[in-house]
Formats: sequence, C-alpha cells, structure tokens
Amino acid sequence: MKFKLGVLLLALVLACGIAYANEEDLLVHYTFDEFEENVVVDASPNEINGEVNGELNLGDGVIGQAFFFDGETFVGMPEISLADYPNLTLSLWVNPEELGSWVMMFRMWGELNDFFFMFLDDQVTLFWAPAGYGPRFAIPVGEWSHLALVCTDDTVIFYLNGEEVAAYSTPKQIGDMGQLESISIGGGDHNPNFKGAVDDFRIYKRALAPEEIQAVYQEVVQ
Ligand SMILES: [Ca+2]
Repeated sequence: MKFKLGVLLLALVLACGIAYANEEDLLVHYTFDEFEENVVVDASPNEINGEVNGELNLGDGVIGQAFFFDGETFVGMPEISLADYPNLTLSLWVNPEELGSWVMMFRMWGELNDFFFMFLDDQVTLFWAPAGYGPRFAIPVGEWSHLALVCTDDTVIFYLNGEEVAAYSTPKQIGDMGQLESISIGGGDHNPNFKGAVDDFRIYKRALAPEEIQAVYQEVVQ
C-alpha cells in the first residue's frame, strides 16, 4: 500500500516537473536495518558509517527495525566536512519514551559553532550556537513522528509529519560551522541522551522542497 502511493506521488512529482530527491542527494542514510557488529551501515553511496557507543538495542521501526536509545547510548558519526553543503535537510522518525530539556536527538559540534536538534522543556527545538534558539513545537510520547529540518541560506524550516510547523531566520549557515569535531545521534558528551527509538535517519546535501519532504513522509505512512 505504502509503495503504491509512493509510486503515485513520484509519478505526480515527475509529471509536475519537480526535481525529486533521490539517492544522489543523500549524504547519509541510516536505515538501522544493517549493522556490522557495532557499526551502523550507511545505506547512501557515501559510506559514512556510524558507530554505536553503548548498548545496541533494536526493535520494530517505521520500516524494518529501529534503533532504541536507552538514555546513555549514542551513535557517533565520522568528522565530515559540510563546507560544500551550505544548505541541507535532516529527516528522521522518532518515537520518544521521554522528552526533557537539553536532550539531544542530533548534535553537530563544530570548530566555530554548534548545532543541537533537541528537546527543550519537553518540546522540539534547534539551538544553533551562538545564533540562539529556534521556535519550539510539541510531539507525542510513545508514538512515531516524522521530523524534518531544512536549512537554507538564511532560514531554518521545521516539518512535523510532512507539514511545515515552524520557521525562523538565522544569520548562520551550515558552512559557517567550520570543521565538525563531533557528530552524533541520540546524545554525546556533556548533554542528556535521548531515550526512545529513531528510524530512517537521513541527511540530504541540499534543502528539500515542501513537496519532497511530504514525499519522504509518505514513503512510510501509506
Ligand atoms: Ca529501519
């Protein structure tokens, strides 16, 4: 069923002439369906594999299996350079067991500034030091939600379940972060770690259009 609608959407998008995000647009894709011991295998062509720091716990995901974070575990990523990708898109499915404050879902610790996609006062937000906090919005506990975050030259747009829910202007660009010293999913040093499940984590090399975010969401829900 989901594949049928996905094909229909793809056909519609192609018929309308919209450039549809494909594998070449992906920088990283963790399906959490393939591991080599404690290595999370990147399903994109770029072989940016992750490393499990802590317990490897798997369970049912939105597609295949998901990674279950126990509040102490995180997935570390190699220190990649984003200098060539000033605009990018983050997409993931989350099913939180708990929310909280300063709980990291995705963190990039840069040479020049930091990018924390996290929970603050039980709501989702982005703290992009030193530019400050983005808007906040709520997601449910114990249910899957699709989150996407699109960074353009001067704006960050948040999507929840395929729909835009918030946006804010920022003077910062991804390319301003300098060399990334630490990238992680689910936590890292110095901050509380996420407790709950994450599935289908993707970073795209460019800012996806609203129709493309909706199509990524529809890959799962139909
Ligand atoms: Ca999966």
